[in-house]
Amino acid sequence: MPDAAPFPSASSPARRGARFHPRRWRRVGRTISVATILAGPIAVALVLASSPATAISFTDFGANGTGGTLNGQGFTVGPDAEVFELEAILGHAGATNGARLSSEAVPAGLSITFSAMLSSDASDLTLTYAISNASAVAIDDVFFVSYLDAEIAEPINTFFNEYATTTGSLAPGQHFEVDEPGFAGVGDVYDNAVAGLLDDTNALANAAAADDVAMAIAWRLGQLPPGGIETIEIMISEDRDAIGGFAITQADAGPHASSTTLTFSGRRLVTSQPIPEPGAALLFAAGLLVAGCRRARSDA
Ligand SMILES: [Ca+2]
Ligand SMILES: [Ca+2]
Ligand SMILES: [Ca+2]
Ligand SMILES: [Ca+2]
Repeated sequence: MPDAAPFPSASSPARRGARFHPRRWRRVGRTISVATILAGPIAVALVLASSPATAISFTDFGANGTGGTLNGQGFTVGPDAEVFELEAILGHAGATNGARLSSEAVPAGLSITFSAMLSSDASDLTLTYAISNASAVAIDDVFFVSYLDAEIAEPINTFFNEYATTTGSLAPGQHFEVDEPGFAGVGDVYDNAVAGLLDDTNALANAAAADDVAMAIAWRLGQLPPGGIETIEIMISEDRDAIGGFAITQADAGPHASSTTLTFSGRRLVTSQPIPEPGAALLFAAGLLVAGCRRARSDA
């Protein structure tokens, strides 16, 4: 059942249309065929035979830090997890939804820079999003959401036999949600992510509730003054490492479950002060100069 939420639901035709993807609709009926069950052990044997490296690997991200096969990127985690969709959503007061940065322009007045860094053992990937107010006026209620829909061992056991667990506690202004992405008209995490209104619930919290796991973590950043910068770091880990005080770990369930897990976490770095106005900076420099001259005189 879709969660009660103060915004358009995933069952709205336009929204469901927006989430159409041919591969996702093959799941209708949710039956796993005998062929799939037989394919499990065979695929496991093939995976073991080829003994792939355990690591995170990826091709180039989008300029604003989006990726996954839906966005034309190759992005794998561990031996058998693959990212279907990595979206970054940036919004502010005055717009109903945030901009999906895979396909939509950064909201007017804001700018973003993105970088990705892999740990030396390739087990942890840190994605850094620096959001700044490039305009001359304050921008209210800025929010940023990182949305991740990955699949574990999909060729062996599908993408809808998965669940997620959370650890730790949310930071002030931080929110999260785990749910089915909306392709099946069941979950609302994608719509909530786009609206910047994650509801801090996990609808797929154990193997009995397994489905297509999608995870989102958001920060409501408040007002961003002119020149202000907010930096959000996201970590995707194959060995349960995390940053910040809260993490979500996605796992596989059922008879042919993979042992691969994917841990999603993030933190808001210390808020930068706005860059001083040129006038103020000049005054400050002049003050230093005067102080320096006085010091030189008194030393003489
Ligand atoms: Ca690690
Ligand atoms: Ca799976
Ligand atoms: Ca939900
Ligand atoms: Ca998924």
